[in-house]
Amino acid sequence: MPDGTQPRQTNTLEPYWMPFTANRQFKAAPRIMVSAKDMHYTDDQGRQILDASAGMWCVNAGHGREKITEAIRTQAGVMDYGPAFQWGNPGAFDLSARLTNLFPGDLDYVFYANSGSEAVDTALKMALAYHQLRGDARRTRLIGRERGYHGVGIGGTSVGGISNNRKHFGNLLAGIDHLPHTHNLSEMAFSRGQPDWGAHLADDLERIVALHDPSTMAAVIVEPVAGSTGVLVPPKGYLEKLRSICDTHGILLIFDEVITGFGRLGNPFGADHFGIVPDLMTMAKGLTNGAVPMSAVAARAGIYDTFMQGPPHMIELFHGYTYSAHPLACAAALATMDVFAEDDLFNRGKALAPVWEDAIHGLKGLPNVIDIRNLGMMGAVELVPREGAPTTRAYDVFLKCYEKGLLVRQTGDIIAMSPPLIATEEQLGEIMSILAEAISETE
Ligand code: PXG
Repeated sequence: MPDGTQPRQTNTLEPYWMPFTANRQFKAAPRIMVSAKDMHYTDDQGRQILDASAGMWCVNAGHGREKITEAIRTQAGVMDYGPAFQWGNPGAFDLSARLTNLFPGDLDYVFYANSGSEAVDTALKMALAYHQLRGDARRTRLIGRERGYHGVGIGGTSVGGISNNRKHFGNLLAGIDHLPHTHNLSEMAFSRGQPDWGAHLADDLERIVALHDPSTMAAVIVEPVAGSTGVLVPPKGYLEKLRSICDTHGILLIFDEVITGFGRLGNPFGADHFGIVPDLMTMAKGLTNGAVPMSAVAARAGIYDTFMQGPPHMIELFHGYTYSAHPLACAAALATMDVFAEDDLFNRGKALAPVWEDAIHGLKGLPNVIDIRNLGMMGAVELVPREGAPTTRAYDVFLKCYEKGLLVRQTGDIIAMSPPLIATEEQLGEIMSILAEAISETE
């Protein structure tokens, strides 16, 4: 055991305990980014890396947008921090008006947090409190989905459906159940856009409701397109069925749009793309173009109104963060909304989506490729796992891509991508030709 008297570190990489990273492997061969502009990172060796994953799905308008940088700089000089409880700052109100104009349906209210994980836990708590305030306090059960990712809070981990993220953390929240995931290689491999097969998987919600009784059901949370576990595109009609089953049984439907929000599907939100209004909708990442941590939960008017009861001096929701609606984040988000509008980026995403689809499906036939899938500007290539060494093949492809100057995400034996919406058609082609080389060179 270290006794604290002797420094253990042998190099300066050691003290940083890196998140979701193989620390020892990374520190033996680090990949360090030092700057970024438009579609490229520059690493500490001075190499240009083409960004095929918008950082981690967040830099939707490309890197180093001057308008956003300037807004953050200016706000830091005007007011660095503003207390969030019982006080407000102008940017928070401006941003809320701006965002609620962008939200579909009657998602007329917005609550702020700082990460997708916090937004998810906020939405789950809102759902529980909503039912209680309506006098229906038995509705406490929360339903997630296998292969869902909803961040790393205890709530998000509990409704999440990734075994590695759950198995070390005990029993998690009680009263959770999971829908089956929607991925099925034999039925849907190489689908372009939404698969035709699989709407019936939503019927499992009826089974869960029947098992636990509708009177105990609070909310269902799903990503409209599951991002982290490798771009699992919902089958045609699946989300519509979930909405309708939730309506039948008085269950709130939460869309976790942390990845699908802000143009990735060619609309402001996945909800717009699928024409479904959820009761609560979480967002983060693209909200500030990744420049300042910020997340939010959109709530339908009826949910907000349910909280607005009791004496007016009473706090209606005992929940919030020191940095809710942080002035720097609000400034960054407002400038990000300007950039999205000025560049017409959501429509650009929509126009690029067919080019992206053709480009990624052009990888069919390469060695070990067993599925290619896409929706909007999201896409994934699944590889057959190596016998006895799952995930290593895709990791090798990920490393080869980096050596060749391309940033992609790897999850399991899947390469997932979603470039910034400013990408040119040539850059989409470049992404695919580097990835094709990397796949072809990997045994
Ligand atoms: N919900 C969803 C749908 C997400 O994708 C979170 C919640 C949590 O957000 P925070 O801000 O707490 O990380 C996420 C995050 C990847 C990758 O490469 C995906 C995420 C984060 C990091 C990497 O797939 N998603």
